[in-house]
Amino acid sequence: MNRKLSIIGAPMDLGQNRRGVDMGPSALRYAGVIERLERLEYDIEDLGDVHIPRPNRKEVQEDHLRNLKEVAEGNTNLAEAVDQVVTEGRFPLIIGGDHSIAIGSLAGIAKHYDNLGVIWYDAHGDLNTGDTSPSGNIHGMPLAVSLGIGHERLTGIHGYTPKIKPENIVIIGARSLDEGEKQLIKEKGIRVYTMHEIDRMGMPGVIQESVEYLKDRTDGVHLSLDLDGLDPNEAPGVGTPVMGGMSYRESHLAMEMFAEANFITSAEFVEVNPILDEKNKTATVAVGLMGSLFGENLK
Ligand code: B3U
Ligand code: MN
Ligand code: MN
Repeated sequence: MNRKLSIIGAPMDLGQNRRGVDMGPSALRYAGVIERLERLEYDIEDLGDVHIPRPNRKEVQEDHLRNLKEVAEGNTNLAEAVDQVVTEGRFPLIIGGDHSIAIGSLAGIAKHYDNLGVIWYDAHGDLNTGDTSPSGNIHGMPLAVSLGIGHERLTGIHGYTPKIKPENIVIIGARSLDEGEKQLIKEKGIRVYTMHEIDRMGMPGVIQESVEYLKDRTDGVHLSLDLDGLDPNEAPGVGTPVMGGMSYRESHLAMEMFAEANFITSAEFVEVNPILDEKNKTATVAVGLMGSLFGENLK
């Protein structure tokens, strides 16, 4: 694991319509992310938050894409910050913010790799476009955008597209996929472990297979962890909770197995909404998971 870490906050709440997720970076800092990782003897710098513009009005705009202009602008800023960190040879740890920030994260990271792998730990597929989305919320679209599918104001961020290839993606924990997303998964042959597979194979089997699958074909792996991948009983502070999620223990095991595999090269933790949370529980869970990802329990 890269011992030099740069934390970048992305206080974005315009990719969806519930207020408060822009306070995610503060909640995660308050829950002790810096101290937790410093204890593991990483060289850590906190770069603060990138600028996210304020919207004029929060309503579905052009092409069924809520706050398109502001989301694109914020992600352009994020892409530049992340690119700089990777250029300096440091590990970017991005803290959100809603999941639309994965557009900027991946834009900044992927140009440094020929075959960037992506682990999408989430209740959702985030593979919608303005045409297939039931909501018009861009946080349900970042994976499609990164594949080059969607509005060019988003796919073209940081001057190139696509950012990633479908065969380099693994989705883990899906249990709420829209029709258009299911079609895209089939069409592109994207590897998905739904809750059904997790229940059948067990988390160790799913993670082991995912690691083996990605290790051969990628030269770097980005972990994009949406806290709503976890069960809402254990991570209640999220905007779109879905019952029957991955447990706290399964999630720690997953992070520990990623740490053991020693192949994650960038990460983001998103969708922590302190306003919907119970005493910062979800941020605290997220920081614990970061501890495991960065090797707290490695012997
Ligand atoms: N698939 C739905 C719901 C959703 C996606 N991501 C989140 N919720 N967090 C949509 O609106 O695209
Ligand atoms: Mn998501
Ligand atoms: Mn989600």
